[in-house]
Amino acid sequence: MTQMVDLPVVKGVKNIPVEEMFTSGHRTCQGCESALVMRLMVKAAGDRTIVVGSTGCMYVANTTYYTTPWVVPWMHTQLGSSGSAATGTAAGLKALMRKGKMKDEPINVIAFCGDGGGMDMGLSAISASLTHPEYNHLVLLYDNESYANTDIQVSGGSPWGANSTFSPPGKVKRIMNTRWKKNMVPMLAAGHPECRYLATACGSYGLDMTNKVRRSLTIGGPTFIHSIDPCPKGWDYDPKFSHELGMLSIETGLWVLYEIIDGELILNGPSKAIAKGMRRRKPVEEYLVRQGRFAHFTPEDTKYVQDKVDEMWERWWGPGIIPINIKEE
Ligand SMILES: Cc1ncc(C[n+]2csc(CCOP(=O)(O)OP(=O)(O)O)c2C)c(N)n1
Ligand code: SF4
Ligand SMILES: [Mg+2]
Repeated sequence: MTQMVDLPVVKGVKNIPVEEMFTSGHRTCQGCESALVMRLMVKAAGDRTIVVGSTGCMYVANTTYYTTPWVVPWMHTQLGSSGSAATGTAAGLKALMRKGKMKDEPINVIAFCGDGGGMDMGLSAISASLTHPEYNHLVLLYDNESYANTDIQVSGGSPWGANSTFSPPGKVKRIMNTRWKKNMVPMLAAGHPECRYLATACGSYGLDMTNKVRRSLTIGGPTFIHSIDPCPKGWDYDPKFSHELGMLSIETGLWVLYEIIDGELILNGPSKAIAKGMRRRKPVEEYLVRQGRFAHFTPEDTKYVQDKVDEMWERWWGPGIIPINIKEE
């Protein structure tokens, strides 16, 4: 039986480990929140960790020839394969330990993917990985809301109306991406009842993210975390505002912070405060006007997004979680 690495809950930012497992030597853009997510992820997991990463910015910009910021063992996997790479790595470790070919010790397995790699191309592999409770691993989806590495194409994670290289606003048609963002955690939670831990996260809330990574790696079986990551290049804003934009995504209700542990939903941070009526939900306009990708929006477009978010919070099961309403007979 594979044991788990001892990763106690971190109480307060002062107790976050000082050791860095993702250091200098990368070439992500200034203000890249996905790089911060990588840093927080391995800081939380510690040195007994193997990271497998699918193609995208967090592969390409982090493994420039002869340099790497990874202190832990790291391996690239194909764009749609984070789920299968996670299962394969966990299964491989288990087999090698059982056969006595390597020391039987707890090792964390984390596979990450982007929104393109995880919400579109690798969705089936992630689904398959969550049906194997015998293997312990975390799949972390870092969502910068586009195929960023190949120059900002629309993905299943891109927001409605956002300007991208595949959805440039034109004179005839202003809104080119007319799809609403996929809702990953509820989709995976509903369809994989044996998965014991799923959560959303944001790098602007570092302690919350640290403890989510730790819970996911210690509960047992396959787990999933979806983080929202401001991307200065794709979202078109000054890199110094990444942290603020991450917070605004949650304060406006567009992104909801929560975890689902053994089938129970727990709201976290500002999302919990808003749901309990202790905090006002900010207008989505405050978030949209800060980003060049929404610069073409008219007041009607902003209203469309606001109405959608209001509906998510007021009519769905759980704020912004399950888009199903019980029909009153
Ligand atoms: C099968 C396959 N198709 C296309 C590509 C080209 N490609 C490399 S990275 C990338 C973008 C991936 O987007 P995402 O998963 O969101 O990660 P990001 O670049 O945004 O970090 C694409 C399309 C590839 N490497 N493999
Ligand atoms: S394009 Fe976006 S996700 Fe990619 S390295 Fe730059 S800021 Fe990070
Ligand atoms: Mg992406």
